[in-house]
Amino acid sequence: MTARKTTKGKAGKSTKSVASNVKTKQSEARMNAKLDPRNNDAKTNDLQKNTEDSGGEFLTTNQGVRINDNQNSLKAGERGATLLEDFILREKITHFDHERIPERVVHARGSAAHGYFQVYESMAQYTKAGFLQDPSVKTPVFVRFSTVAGSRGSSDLARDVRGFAVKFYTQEGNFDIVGNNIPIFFIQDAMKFPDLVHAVKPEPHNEMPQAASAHDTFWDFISLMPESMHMIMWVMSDRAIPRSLRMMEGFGVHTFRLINEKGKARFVKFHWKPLLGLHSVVWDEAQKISGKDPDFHRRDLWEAIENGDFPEWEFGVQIVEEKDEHKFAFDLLDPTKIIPEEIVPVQRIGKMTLNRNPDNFFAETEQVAFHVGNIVPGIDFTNDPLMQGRLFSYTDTQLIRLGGPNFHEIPINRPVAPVHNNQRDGFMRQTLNRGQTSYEPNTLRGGCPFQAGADMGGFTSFAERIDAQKIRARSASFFDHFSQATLFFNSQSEPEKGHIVRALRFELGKLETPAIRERMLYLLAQVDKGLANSVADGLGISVPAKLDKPMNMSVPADGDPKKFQPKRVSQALDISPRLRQIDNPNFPEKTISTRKVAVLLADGFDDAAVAEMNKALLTAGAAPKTIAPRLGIVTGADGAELKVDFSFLTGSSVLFDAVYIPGGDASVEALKPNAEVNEFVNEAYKHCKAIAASGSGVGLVAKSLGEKFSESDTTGKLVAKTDGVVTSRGPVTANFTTEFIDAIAQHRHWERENSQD
Ligand code: HDE
Repeated sequence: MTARKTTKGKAGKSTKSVASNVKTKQSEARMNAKLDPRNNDAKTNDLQKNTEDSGGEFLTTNQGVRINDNQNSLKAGERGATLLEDFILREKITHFDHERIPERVVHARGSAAHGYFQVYESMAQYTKAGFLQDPSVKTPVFVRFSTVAGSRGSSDLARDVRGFAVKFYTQEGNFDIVGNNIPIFFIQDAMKFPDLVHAVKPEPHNEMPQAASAHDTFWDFISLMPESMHMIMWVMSDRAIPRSLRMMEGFGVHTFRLINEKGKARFVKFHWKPLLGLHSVVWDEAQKISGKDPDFHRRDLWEAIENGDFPEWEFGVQIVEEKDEHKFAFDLLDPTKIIPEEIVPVQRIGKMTLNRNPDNFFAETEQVAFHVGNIVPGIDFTNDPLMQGRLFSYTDTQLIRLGGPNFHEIPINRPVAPVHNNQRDGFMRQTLNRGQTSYEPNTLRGGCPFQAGADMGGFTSFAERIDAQKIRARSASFFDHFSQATLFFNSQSEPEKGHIVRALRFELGKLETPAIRERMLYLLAQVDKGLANSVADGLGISVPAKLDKPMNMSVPADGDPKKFQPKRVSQALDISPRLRQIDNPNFPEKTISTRKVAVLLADGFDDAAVAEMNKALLTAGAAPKTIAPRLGIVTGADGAELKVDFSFLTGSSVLFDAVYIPGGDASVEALKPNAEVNEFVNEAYKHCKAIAASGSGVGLVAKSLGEKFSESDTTGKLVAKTDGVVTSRGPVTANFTTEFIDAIAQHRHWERENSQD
């Protein structure tokens, strides 16, 4: 239902007078976005059928009866008691009592957006999937990002894998890539998933800790499952604390198949490459953001889309011919392995743009139901034993979470492709299927709905040859648990290696059971001895020479543990630079687009300097924000007035990418005694962010940073000791702003960390 400006009431009275005409600028922008032809796609139109813009209507019950008093319940006399007869009160409270549905068992905390996907050129050679044929076709998508372990209300900045689930509403039905921001997984077989999740979730006796893996049960499990070591390297790396959901990669993880019109199949791995590059925060920052703004990622995604800074990812595929299946040092069906991009390059075949925020969090982000089993003709599964288990799990979980078998009818889940079948009834059925028949074959309805031949788009499964014994087992080709963990560690830049060491010191340092720490050190030594020794150093223990139990304890009751122990297989590569975030050759562009820069000032600031700097930052696509001792308006030395975006109470360095302190003697003098300014600058420095100061602002930075800052007395100009602190005593010149912009574009100045150990 769309908004009606006026409605005639029964008594003929215009309801205009009761309409709340207050429309925020934001909601107007969002209404306009809906009318924007770029968004006017099949799914947006489809959702309109169920969308209501409140305003201008009478308040009614769910039965449509107008409500006269929404303030008081019906009572026997002014002082009660309340009457059971009050159907209005009962309806309202009953609905409220039932407002919650079970949160997702995993990936409960999520944020989502609408958008579209376009292929660059026809992929007909590889797949008959309709949405991958025509570059002029925009396929609507809905994408939900999530953390895994925490509850719905937990912090966005937990150290965790991020879910990256994409629903394509194609003309041939819905296709979901239910992936993560890490290309592999902890375990190789679906059988272990509930164990893994129970281990990482808050411990069952005391429900602690929330959204954190740093506790005994998680590491106890991991220490007995060496197959998780590759994933552990990724989860302990910066990948697990992204700067923004818009700045992380996505992966389909499992090997899938593409099938072309001739029925020829090839293996494929799916990738998403963010156009803003790969960036993370540091762990200390992540923990502080969790307190200052636990919605940091959700807000960042929302604001970027509201501001028209639409996040974009290129869609990539790694294609392997069926005949090459056994050519690799690892098994393509093993979800704990990547295919290094140096061996099979990622072809970028299209682009996804997110351009519209959901209208209603519950109706869309919460009720969306992804399923790895939602595929379309031209795409098929493989026998990856983790994926095979997922094919069962997702429908099952939606049945309990969304309350019945009709969740595909919920607006956000329903395909734009027509749905006709003989499925009927069930809780909350929306469709009124007319007619006598609900079975097939039938004559009473002329055989309708009828099956589609493959030439009419009917789905046919890839006829994979299977001739096998029924057996509970794992292929020996899955037993190399360390080589790719080593490859990942070796491929990291020095700062990123340091972050992995510190993450492990943090996580293992939180354990209460010393024996688990020791087992973990032993496993880490299998990945890299230097890594294990550095972690051990921080824990104040040494790496044990041997274990009292076999390394792999994931062994069936009658299995011989010796036969289950990890084996190294020599790999084709020692280093894959595409696995690191810093200087990753896949992301050569350095941009400061959408980066937030804090401008610290007070009354009396240098008007010209701030105007120049803001202009340069805005031109480069960044978002300068003013932070002052109090909200309201600040006035420059020459009378310029600026709106204050944050006070030092509401803005904090961890919420920004960089900081600038302009001159203006009165402004600098007002900020100098402020302990929060000092903390702001020092924290930005500690987190390796770009800092700029001009005019008398330089003195303020020098005072805050103390000996971290040095002064060159030969020229009389203050210069910073380390990279990324940009200062100028004189006016704000183009050189100065360019230097600052370059410093922000580097993202972080990691060499500062060396002096912080
Ligand atoms: Fe999931 N997973 N998963 N998973 N998963 C769920 O489905 C499951 C796995 C992933 O934003 C659940 O609707 C099993 C790998 C994402 O709504 C559940 C196994 C990968 C999301 C479930 C896995 C994922 C889920 C919980 C091992 C990366 C969130 C609620 C066999 C490739 C989607 C729900 C969203 C959600 C089961 C392993 C990604 C319980 C049994 C590997 C992104 O069905």
